[in-house]
This record gives sequence, C-alpha cells and structure tokens, in this order.
Amino acid sequence: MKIDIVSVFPEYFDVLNLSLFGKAQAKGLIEVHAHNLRDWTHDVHHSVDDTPVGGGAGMVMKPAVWAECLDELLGLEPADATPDAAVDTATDTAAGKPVLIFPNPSAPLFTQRDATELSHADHLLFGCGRYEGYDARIPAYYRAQGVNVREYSIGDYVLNGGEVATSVMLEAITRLIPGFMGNPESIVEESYTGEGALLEHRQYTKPAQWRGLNVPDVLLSGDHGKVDRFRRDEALTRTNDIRPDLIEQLGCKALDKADRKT
Ligand code: 6GU
Repeated sequence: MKIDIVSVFPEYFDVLNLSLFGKAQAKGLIEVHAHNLRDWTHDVHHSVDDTPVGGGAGMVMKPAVWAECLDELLGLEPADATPDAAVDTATDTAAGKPVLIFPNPSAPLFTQRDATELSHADHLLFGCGRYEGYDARIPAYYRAQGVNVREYSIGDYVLNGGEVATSVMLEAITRLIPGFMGNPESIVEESYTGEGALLEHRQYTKPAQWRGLNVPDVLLSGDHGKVDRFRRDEALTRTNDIRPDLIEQLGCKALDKADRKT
C-alpha cells in the first residue's frame, strides 16, 4: 500500500519509521511519504492560508496550493490547462485508484468498518488541514474529478489539525493489512469488528490471585464451553452498560439463541 501524507508539519510522521510501521515499511508492505504542503507554494512567505470569506475567526487553507500538490500526487493534469484530460483520468475506476482522505472534525465518524475497507486500498492520500480548516472546494473539486474522496472525524472533540487524526486512522487501517501484525489472530476477535461488534470481555493473566483480587473461577475451570459463554455474556453486558449505542446497531443475526436466554 502506498501512503502519501500532506501536512505543514510533515515531521509529525517521523514516528512512522518506528515499531510495527518501520517493520512493515522494511518488509515492503507499506510505503509512506510525508510531504510538506509549503513545497507547493510560490510566494516568499510560503503561505497556505487566508482569512475566511464571510468573516469569522482563524484562517482557512487556500485551494490553489492544495490543488497543485494533490494534482501532482494523484497524477492528474491541472484542470485549467487541460480540462478534458483531467475528467478522463478521473472517471477511471480501475483497481489501484487512490483514496483521498481529509481529516475533519465536522465529518462522519471514522469506524472499524472504514478501517477494514481502506485496508484493501492500494494508495491512500491524507490531506491534513490546520487552522480553521480547508476550503470546502478542495474535496468538492476532486470528487467532481471522480476521485474517491473521504472526510472523517475520529471523535467528538477538537484537535488542532489533521495530523494526529491521520496517525490514528493510519494505525487502524495498516494493522489490518495481511502480514502487518506479528500474530494475525490477534486482530480477529477484537472489539468493533464483524457484524455483531461488541466491546471485548476483560482479560486476565497469571497469577490467579493477586493483591486479594481473584481471576473469575470459570476461567480456571478448563471447560471451554463455559469459558466462551462467560466471555460472551460479559461482552454483552459490558457493551450494554458502556456503549448501548452499539447494542442498538447490532445486526439481527448478531445474537444467538443462547444469548437470548440470558
Ligand atoms: Cl479528523 N480533525 C481535527 N482537527 N479535530 C478532530 C478530528 C479531526 N476528529 C476529531 N477531532
């Protein structure tokens, strides 16, 4: 998977050379390039933002700088120069088509489902906005060119820019690429995956007694059926208590007969 990231703080992404990301890059599973948006400016101040039309606080990222950068990284012709060529390229729906992702606190929530879908892409391009955001015509323009454009928020709180949100999404996406994780089974039974997404049951390791606190007896019983039932019940009750919204979203086939009895 090729991953391009555009930001005015590309150094944020130096950490991607560490840990599992570094290993995945060395193995050739992912190829990450962090670009500085200011490299596509032409003025002496390398300015990327301007005041909001209609008034208001803060600064908004200008469309022209982003477009020069994104045209190049997406391999699109600048539309002003050759409008027909740009449209032809954009309507190509072949595999390998890039996905252009803009972190945005006012966008739909990024979920495990999105992470799973995007883990199959060949090329992701993240455009990190700063300040009060980016000109709305940037995503609109690339959508009109037929580019697969997504805008996502990572939660109901405000960050200073898209960099941290991009890191979060990238970690959620790339760990699902086959071969990325040392132990692929560790991603199968996780919270938020599959049709019946529930919070996970709690985990314990040895010793069975520690500072007066005991591991639940059933986990020591050696009865796998009972252990599975205990864990499933705990996942259901914890989800109901902590995230009732997830229970409401469960598919009709998510609960089995035994679940209904309890
Ligand atoms: Cl994607 N961006 C910013 N700036 N703040 C956020 C966010 C994104 N998601 C939640 N808060």
